[in-house]
Amino acid sequence: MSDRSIKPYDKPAGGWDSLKRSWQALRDEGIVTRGAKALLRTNQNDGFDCPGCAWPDRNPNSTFEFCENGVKAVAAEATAKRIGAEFFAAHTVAELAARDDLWLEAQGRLTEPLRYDAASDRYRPIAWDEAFAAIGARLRGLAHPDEALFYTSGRTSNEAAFLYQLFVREFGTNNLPDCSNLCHEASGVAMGEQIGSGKGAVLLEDFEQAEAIFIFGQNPGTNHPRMLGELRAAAKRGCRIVVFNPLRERGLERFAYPQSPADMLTGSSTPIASHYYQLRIGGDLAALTGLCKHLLAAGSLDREFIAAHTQDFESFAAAVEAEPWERIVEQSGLTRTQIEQAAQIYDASRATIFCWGMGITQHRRSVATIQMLMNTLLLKGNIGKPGAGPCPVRGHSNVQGDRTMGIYEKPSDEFLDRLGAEFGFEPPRKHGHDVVAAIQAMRDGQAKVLFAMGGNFAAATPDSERTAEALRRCDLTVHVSTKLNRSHLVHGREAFILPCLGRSEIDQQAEGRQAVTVEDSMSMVHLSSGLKPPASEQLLSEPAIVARLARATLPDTTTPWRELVAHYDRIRERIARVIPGFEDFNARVRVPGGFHLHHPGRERVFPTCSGKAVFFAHALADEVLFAEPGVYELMTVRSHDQYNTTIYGLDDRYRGVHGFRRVCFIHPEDLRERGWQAGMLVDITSIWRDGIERIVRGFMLVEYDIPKGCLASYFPETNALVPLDNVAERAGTPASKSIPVRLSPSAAGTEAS
Ligand SMILES: Nc1nc2c(c(=O)[nH]1)N[C@H]1C(S)=C(S)[C@@H](COP(=O)(O)OP(=O)(O)OC[C@H]3O[C@@H](n4cnc5c(=O)[nH]c(N)nc54)[C@H](O)[C@@H]3O)O[C@H]1N2
Ligand SMILES: Nc1nc2c(c(=O)[nH]1)N[C@H]1C(S)=C(S)[C@@H](COP(=O)(O)OP(=O)(O)OC[C@H]3O[C@@H](n4cnc5c(=O)[nH]c(N)nc54)[C@H](O)[C@@H]3O)O[C@H]1N2
Ligand SMILES: [Mo]
Repeated sequence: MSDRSIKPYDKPAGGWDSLKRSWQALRDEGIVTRGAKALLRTNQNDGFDCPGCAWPDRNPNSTFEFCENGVKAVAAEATAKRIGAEFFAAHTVAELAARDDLWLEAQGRLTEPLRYDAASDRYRPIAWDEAFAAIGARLRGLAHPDEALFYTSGRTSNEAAFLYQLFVREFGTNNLPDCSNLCHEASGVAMGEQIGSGKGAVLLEDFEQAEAIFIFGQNPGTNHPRMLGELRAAAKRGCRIVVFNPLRERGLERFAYPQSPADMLTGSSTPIASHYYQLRIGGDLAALTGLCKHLLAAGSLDREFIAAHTQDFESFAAAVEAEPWERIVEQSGLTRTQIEQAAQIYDASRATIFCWGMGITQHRRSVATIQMLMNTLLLKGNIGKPGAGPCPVRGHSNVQGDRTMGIYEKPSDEFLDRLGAEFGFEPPRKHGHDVVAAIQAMRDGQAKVLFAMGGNFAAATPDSERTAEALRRCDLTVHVSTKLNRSHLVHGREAFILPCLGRSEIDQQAEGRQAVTVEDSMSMVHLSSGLKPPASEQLLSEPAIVARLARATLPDTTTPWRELVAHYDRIRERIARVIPGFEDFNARVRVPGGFHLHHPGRERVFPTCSGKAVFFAHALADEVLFAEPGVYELMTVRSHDQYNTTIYGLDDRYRGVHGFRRVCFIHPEDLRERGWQAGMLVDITSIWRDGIERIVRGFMLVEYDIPKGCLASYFPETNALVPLDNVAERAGTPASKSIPVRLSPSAAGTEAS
């Protein structure tokens, strides 16, 4: 293990350190030559889509675009390490459960299907047919299909997702919780009501034309590194880049572009943010209210746009005007001068993009905050013109596509009608459970089976202890996975691990080599075909797993599962008939670069009830929840060396943390007030209405440039602190960026041990 230290990082993001860390990732996985070859084909026309983030590719024909965290994601999948029968014979599940997430991830790729054997507390190999028969029998034996839950993580391809939701609905339930419920759900809810579409309305070309780009609650230097290339180009041509973030994130401050020989050889770099506002955690709603208040007072609005394309402006304006500046200042943590300065920059720009990430969506009032972001855009007509619009930056590389394919617990009747007509069955109409409701259903014994298509349900979800209890109550848990993770170890009475192909691998089916498709954060749909031989001969593709499970579960199905999987063009033909926008799918997706799914907002068409974009008023709360002395607001974020629950390493380079993850960033004055020192270990206890004690122990305090009263730690270590019902109003997303907590000195001592 590397040495533990805190060393503030004084270099720009990117640069040589980024290249160094990439090579280290390839070396650690034992794939220096093979990995490098695979990487050169990510996001290329005839290669595979990077399994990292959902940021779009600039030009699929251009030379390879380097991204440190893309390299780590590919290297993790392309690793030379394998775990099979011998590994599982050598370790009981109890032993494995005592290991940390870094160790679990580092063991390598899963190679054969496994079934949990309770007598020996071990996973043992099982033949695929036997596994499907056992799972199918268990599903058929349920009293009602709603007793089963079918989770999806956002790496799953369109083809797999489409077949999966079809299987689940033929089986008879809409219980399709997904990682989106933990992620951008609030964006979909908020924007759907306002502009009739939950997706972003900008394209990369808009980044070339924007006069201002506002970035709220997003850390692209770590989570969407290729976005820094766009921001750098924008900054260089004088576009204002305005950041709202409690933390000073290095990637938003300075960037040395690894693709630029000048940057790399001369050590130069580009400042990214022109203005950086370190607001309080959860202060965005107030800050945006202030922005709107200033614009309204200045009378600086796009009145033509408002009159022609929007409704409810008057009531919105009245509500904003009624908010006193004192409350705006108090709740945002910014001064009135700062807010007015930001408003003036916004006002002066003729085309503005708003980007946002988890710092906006994972709060109790995230839907209101996103609607306020949209209100602000609408006031100046910043949608449906070049260089302007909303840009929710999605997470997983195909999380947006999975939703488009019908992975949704609240499907519309229109979608179900089309699906049922195409496949000749009557889909269930009752809406299903999202992630939090799924956990509650398992806890209460209403759901008995959890089937997960990818992801790491046990580690990604809130309230770890209660979630673990819920999972252990299940009769059956099944995980389709590439790597060992926590969810395999926190399992139901019966449990299976079904190992699948990764995106970088060749997918050979009865009628030849197959490609899948994905949709990025800007609604570009394109092909992805793996290039490497599979990690093991026994791996099945995700579509093949769904088809075989469907045949084992549904005795009366008339869907030609075998034929659909023999050639994925047949799945795409069905998608083309069921999902609007996919007409002529097979031909269009083969055009280099793929195609763009039309976004009506780009033409100022808003498919809401009234056909207009809607202003929504959202009053600020009278008081902040649990505002008592000694209570802080904690946000749980990603380090630079992780992909969600996959931990690649123990460093968070840009934040200066090396060799460990149990840290808690705190303002120096908050330390002094308590008479504490940096380096001291604390226990963190969250506060909630239910009287349950939620505590995590032994976190090292690190002095940081963060507003007073605010703290930051990494997830998933702190998920135990997020109460299950501390969720976003109307979206149900766990409020994992606003957790009221107290700190106490840890019995573990005062120094990192
Ligand atoms: N390498 C890598 N890439 C990834 C991922 C990964 O784990 N690793 N995860 C993928 C996924 S699924 C997702 S969803 C995205 C996540 O990408 P991000 O949205 O960047 O996610 P977080 O790391 O959670 O960072 C949230 C940011 O919001 C800020 N923030 C927190 N609270 C507030 C607030 O109240 N207001 C404001 N204005 N800011 C706030 C934090 O300081 C932090 O900078 O990245 C995707 N890409
Ligand atoms: N406290 C807190 N909690 C959070 C968040 C937060 O910011 N704070 N962020 C939330 C967000 S934004 C998200 S999206 C969720 C993420 O939740 P998930 O999507 O459930 O979790 P991941 O960590 O992305 O899943 C990793 C696992 O996916 C499997 N995998 C990798 N590639 C493939 C593949 O190609 N196919 C299949 N079948 N499996 C594969 C591997 O076994 C790996 O262990 O976490 C959420 N949880
Ligand atoms: Mo996400």
